[in-house]
Amino acid sequence: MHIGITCYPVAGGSGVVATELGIELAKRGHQIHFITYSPPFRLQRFIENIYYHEVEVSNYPLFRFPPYTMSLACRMAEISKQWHVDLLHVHYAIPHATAAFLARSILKKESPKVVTTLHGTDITLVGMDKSFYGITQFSIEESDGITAVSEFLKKITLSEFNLNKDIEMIPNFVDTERFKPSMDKRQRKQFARDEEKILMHISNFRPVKRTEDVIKIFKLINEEIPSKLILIGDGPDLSKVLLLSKELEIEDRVISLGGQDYVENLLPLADLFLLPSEQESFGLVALEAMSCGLPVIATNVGGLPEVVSDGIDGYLLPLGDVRSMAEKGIELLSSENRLRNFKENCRKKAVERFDSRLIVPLYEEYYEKVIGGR
Ligand code: GMT
Repeated sequence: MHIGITCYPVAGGSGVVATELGIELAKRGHQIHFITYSPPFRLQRFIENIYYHEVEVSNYPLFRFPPYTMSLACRMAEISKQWHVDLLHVHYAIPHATAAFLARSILKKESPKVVTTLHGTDITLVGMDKSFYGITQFSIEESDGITAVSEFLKKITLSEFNLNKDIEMIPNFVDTERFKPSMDKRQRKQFARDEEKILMHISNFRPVKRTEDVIKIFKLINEEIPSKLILIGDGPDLSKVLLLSKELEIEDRVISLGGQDYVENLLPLADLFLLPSEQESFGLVALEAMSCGLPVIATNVGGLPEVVSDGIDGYLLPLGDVRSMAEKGIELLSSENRLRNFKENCRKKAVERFDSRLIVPLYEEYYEKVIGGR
């Protein structure tokens, strides 16, 4: 198949899923065309069957707001025609599904099919903002196929948007050969002493991630079990978080590494992953951590219970309950046996339920179904 993929190319779950999916599909012989405003951040090497087409936006002085959606639609139409694209797969409804609708309208009969994958904030935050509601609903419904990354997201989309189309649930996936536990602990010494544990958090440090809770949980754990906290990623709340670690006098135990391209090399160094988000439609980073053998302490919200099993491979606790999250962290880290069991359960679940080799074929089957319905 010739498949056009559009996503937000910057660090973030939906961009990661779109890019990893493109890479996997290319490996399986499909021709993949990324149509984005910059190269997707996890696509940093040449890969056979993958093409990148940049979307440029005109900056004519009259335009107070550059019309990105229109430039994207034109580029989608142009690439679809030139490369005989069978299907445009857009990740994140706004504005990508809208641009795909416009591209199809430009191409008329020669147009590719459109599949929209909903990731979460496009529905929970953006789509339900009144000003975006109508266009989100319209664009989703105009797609030939709609997928959502969790049952939770499928359910709220169907109820909030009153759609008269079905949504296929295809969960996120992980390459368990790349994201795997490591026996080589030498690099660990760079961050912590042998007797210390390492806790990790990775995100884009937006308010929805409640990164200050990460610091609060860590402080309580560190009081009982000497540990280090590694923060990966960058975003609007990072400076607040670092300031809080200073106020709580744990700044010497918090290591901020900023944005990192190869988190699969860092995750296996840690013992525990913290994800106290206000909302997660899935929590891809939790799955990547679990694939590296890290139990996850997270909030009991959104699609996280579809990824983390409470008391088996992590713990799910009420939003904002940093004390209970810390208590569970201490419980886990103070028993080597329990920690080992949880680690094994994490890895097992990632391999048996969420490996890319199991999930990517579901997208292929879905594409065929959508194209077959021409
Ligand atoms: O919240 C993020 O990290 C970014 C956001 C995105 O769209 O890029 O992530 C959403 O999509 C991810 C991939 O499907 C999911 O794993 C995240 O749970 C989801 N984020 C939220 O729902 C807050």
